[in-house]
Amino acid sequence: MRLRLLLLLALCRAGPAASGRSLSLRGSWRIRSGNGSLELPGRVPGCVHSALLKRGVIQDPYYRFNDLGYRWISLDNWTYSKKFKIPFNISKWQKMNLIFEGVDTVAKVLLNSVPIGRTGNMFKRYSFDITSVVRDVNSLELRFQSPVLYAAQRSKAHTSYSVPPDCPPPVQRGQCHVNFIRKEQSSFSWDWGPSFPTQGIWKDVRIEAYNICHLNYFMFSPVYDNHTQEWSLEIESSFDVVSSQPVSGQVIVAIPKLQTQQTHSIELQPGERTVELFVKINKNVTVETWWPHGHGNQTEYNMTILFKLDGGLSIKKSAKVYFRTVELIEEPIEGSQGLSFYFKINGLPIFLKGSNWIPADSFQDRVTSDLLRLLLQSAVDANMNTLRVWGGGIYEQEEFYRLCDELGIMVWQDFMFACALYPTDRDFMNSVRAEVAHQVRRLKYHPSIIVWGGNNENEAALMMNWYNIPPRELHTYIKDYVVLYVKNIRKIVLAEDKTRPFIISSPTNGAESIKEGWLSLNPYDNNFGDVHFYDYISDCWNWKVFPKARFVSEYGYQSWPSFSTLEKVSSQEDWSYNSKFSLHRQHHANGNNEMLHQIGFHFKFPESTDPLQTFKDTIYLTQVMQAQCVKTETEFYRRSRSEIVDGQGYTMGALYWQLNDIWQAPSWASLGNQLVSPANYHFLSSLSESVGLHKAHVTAIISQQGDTFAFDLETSAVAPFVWLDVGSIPGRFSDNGFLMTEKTRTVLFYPWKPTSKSELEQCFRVTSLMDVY
Ligand code: BMA
Repeated sequence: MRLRLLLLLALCRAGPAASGRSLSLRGSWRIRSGNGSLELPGRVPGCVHSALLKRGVIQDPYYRFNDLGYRWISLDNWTYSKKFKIPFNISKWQKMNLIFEGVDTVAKVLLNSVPIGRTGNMFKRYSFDITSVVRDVNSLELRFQSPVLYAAQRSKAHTSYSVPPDCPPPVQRGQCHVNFIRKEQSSFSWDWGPSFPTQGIWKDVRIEAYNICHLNYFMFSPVYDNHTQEWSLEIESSFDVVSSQPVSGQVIVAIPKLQTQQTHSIELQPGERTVELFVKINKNVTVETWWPHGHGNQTEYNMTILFKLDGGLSIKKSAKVYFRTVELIEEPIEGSQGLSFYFKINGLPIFLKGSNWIPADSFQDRVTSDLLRLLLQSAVDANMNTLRVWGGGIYEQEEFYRLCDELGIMVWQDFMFACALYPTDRDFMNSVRAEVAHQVRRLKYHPSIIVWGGNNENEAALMMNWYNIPPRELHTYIKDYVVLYVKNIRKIVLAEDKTRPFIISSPTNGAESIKEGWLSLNPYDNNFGDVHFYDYISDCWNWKVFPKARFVSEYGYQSWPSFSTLEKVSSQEDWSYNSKFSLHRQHHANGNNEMLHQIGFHFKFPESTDPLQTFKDTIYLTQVMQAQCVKTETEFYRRSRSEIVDGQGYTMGALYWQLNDIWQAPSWASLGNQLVSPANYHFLSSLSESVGLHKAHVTAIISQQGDTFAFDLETSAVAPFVWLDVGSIPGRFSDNGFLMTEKTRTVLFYPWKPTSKSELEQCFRVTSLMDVY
């Protein structure tokens, strides 16, 4: 399963007819602070923060106010260095490259004290020719510049006009000018996340040595011809031919399960060469398509591709191929103004139900395959079929998309531009162009990705004038917007990938935005494209406040994480709703009050005389409120699929904000331990007005069933919003936050790490509504 196609990394392995050698430079490096006062070992892939934490120089960066206390780390200019021997005879190789799959972010690269290049974009792949510099014993150095200082410097150098926003709102306690650096935009802070602008080598690094020719990358797209009703594969392989003579030979592509095998002759001229092949799939065999979760299987086919070249040189690759088509349908709807906005997969219209994905940690080296699997499996178990990889984060790691392919999760993939205007000077654009080409090539073979999106909310930022740009200056910014997203990103994407749609922004009016010159006067128009909708003021039980839009790609409400989650990053003095800590962790202006305001519509506030209990009960109510609000809103969008009322409706997507959290703080996230109950109910009044509810005594008998634990619950009275909690034991319940009307009910707990019945019994807490009064 691990043998992935990602052949950007592909290397001709040593063998009988070896064309290359590879040396990994992962593992232990030295890290030095700017003035040399700190020097320590650090892992690659990794970052300075993780290294400092591992050595005990700093404590948990997520603890209390440490995000402020550790600000010095991102303001320093760190150096990564490594000494290494080349374990093969370098004189035997015509060409040697130093490859970085990802550097975070701004660094000078020196090999044996010779500058060999610079990096400046976390999302690019870097390859440096080191043939003339490399020795048997080497010292490699990456001299980083603080990303915060670099961004400030670039912004200052942009003298012709300002590119807002300069800084995030003060409540985010973040850093400024993140739009001037090609780095995870939320790493300078967000309205749900801390400011930890990392430095480091965050992806693989290695040396590649080769003779004759080298396969730089290999990628493919399955294409369906509607007329002939046949599948074919477009395969593109890129070579660096270092031989002074042309290299010729054969390529054999085989997909045994589809009884498809084809041989092509090729001749590679010296230099960088690309070979394009068109392979027809045997039409006498039925191709099983890839389907989103809930609509069918995710059938995969094994493909091998063998290059047999002059001089006995042979390069063999294997890959998994999935077949599916995707169309974005924007067409007139009878009885309605505007256009539809929905996706057809394999010709079938599908309602996209799911959520938005943000980076899973401020420190990417902590995001393991296991963590990704748990989060993505949770999304599938909650009956989601779509995640939007939001444009303020990162293009996710390979494993993320591999899991989405396997689980049937559709991915709406943004390019990494969010809630800001961006410069378009030459350096910036060159960097963006390389980033976009690289990411499209890297990711396009994944069937899970069904749409590319140019940015998050930047059409809205401009047209709703978030940054108070004087009208006479607007044209400058509109021009920049079109240059960046239309004339560059869109152009590159369409040239590299014809198998899925591209939309410029989210929200956008789609075809209507294009018609209006790529930006619509009101990108939030319910009759076109997608909308983002947030309303913290109106009563969320009143479905009339929600937009009957074509597609809602963001909506949501905040809640606080469970006390057991907060407890780990706080101390006793922090445990109240208005503590300094509670205000510090809240990055959304007035967010804590908005939650109380929303609770007030339907619930009484906690009545305990114990301040800690009141804090816990308030947290519980924020979660109950969030679950109810998101439920009501989601149900409204699902219902709106099949109706047009007053010309509005045919909603075909609901992606709430947001699936996961980056740290322990109030946010819009819904996962870390509950699933929304699949059973439905309707309250006849607000819970604050209900009479006759008794305090429910809920008990549980826990038993182990293989890897799963059954919680046999029994209640003494009807219990609304039964909330199960097992403290810091990671895992999830099959059901949580439910209305218990029957005397007994069994809920399953799926642990994410091995645990025991007695451990669970010790940590188990249950809360239901009347407990807080
Ligand atoms: C939208 C998102 C994010 C933000 C969220 C909640 O604006 O695109 O930028 O975190 O709302 O405010």
